[in-house]
Amino acid sequence: MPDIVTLGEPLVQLNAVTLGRLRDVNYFEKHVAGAEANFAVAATRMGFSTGLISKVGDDEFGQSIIDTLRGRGVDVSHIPVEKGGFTGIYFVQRGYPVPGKSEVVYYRKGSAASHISPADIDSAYLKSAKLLHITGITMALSDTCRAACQTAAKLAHRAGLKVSLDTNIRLKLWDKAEAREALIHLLPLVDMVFIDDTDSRILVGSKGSSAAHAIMSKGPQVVVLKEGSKGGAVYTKSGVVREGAYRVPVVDTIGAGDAFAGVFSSAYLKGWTIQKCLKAGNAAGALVVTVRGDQENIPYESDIFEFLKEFDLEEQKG
Ligand code: KDG
Repeated sequence: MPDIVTLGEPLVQLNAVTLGRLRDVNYFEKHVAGAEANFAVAATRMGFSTGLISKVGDDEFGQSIIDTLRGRGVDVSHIPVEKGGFTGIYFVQRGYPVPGKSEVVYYRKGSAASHISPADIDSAYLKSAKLLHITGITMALSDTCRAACQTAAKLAHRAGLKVSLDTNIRLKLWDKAEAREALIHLLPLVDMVFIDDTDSRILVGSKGSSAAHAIMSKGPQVVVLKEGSKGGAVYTKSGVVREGAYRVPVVDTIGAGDAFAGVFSSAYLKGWTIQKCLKAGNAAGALVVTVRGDQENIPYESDIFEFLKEFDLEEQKG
């Protein structure tokens, strides 16, 4: 039984090999991605056993996801193939209209994973874990997916697991009011929240410290403000810890937040100081943006130390 369980839709990612608008791109590179799958791979590389609860379609891409995640050490026993169903995919457009930024285009509506429901939550599998991780993406996929997240969070909370939530509000999947309503009601069941300024404005109408405190007042004890290329800030009842991001060449920004959250949560479970968790998460995010694909460059724990040795030395040198 895994230490860390997550719930969501793994996707096949078709990443533009060249920069610019998708209409002008001729070559795409295939990767396995999806926020929760990325999180699971990150936690696996930090030494935890992990499992993903999902569904894939009865197709080549579904099989590719199962083979890849299994190869990366994630337990796939709770990812059935849905007969007649299809696997969601998405394209990544890089460097247009904002150089250095990536955008996603989904083909996932009605996918096998959007049929996840509370009946797919195996309570014995979940209850033996230490952490459940959910995201706003799964909450947005369908009513049954939302109900599955709520069921899992309730079960986990009652069983004394830590519950982490990455708000990951995707306005291509739902609107602001719906997102706010669904996520705010989940907060009393959540211990740790990962959120950026855009999402916190939607969720609690503010950003920074006032957003962190508004979120903590609803239940979570740890709020991690993801500030992208600026790094992050972690709020707990003992105060705030900040760390800047590491400067690296950016190839594709997609997936950095998931690696950050997976490494941060794993480090937190290991009892590392908040500052060390934040540095480790930032290191993972930095490595992920240097390549195409979300999972390939997620670091192993020992590589994080090597990264930090090098980069913290550079910081001290100024
Ligand atoms: O965070 C990275 C994810 O956005 C990407 O892999 C696709 O899961 C995805 C989503 O739904 O946006």
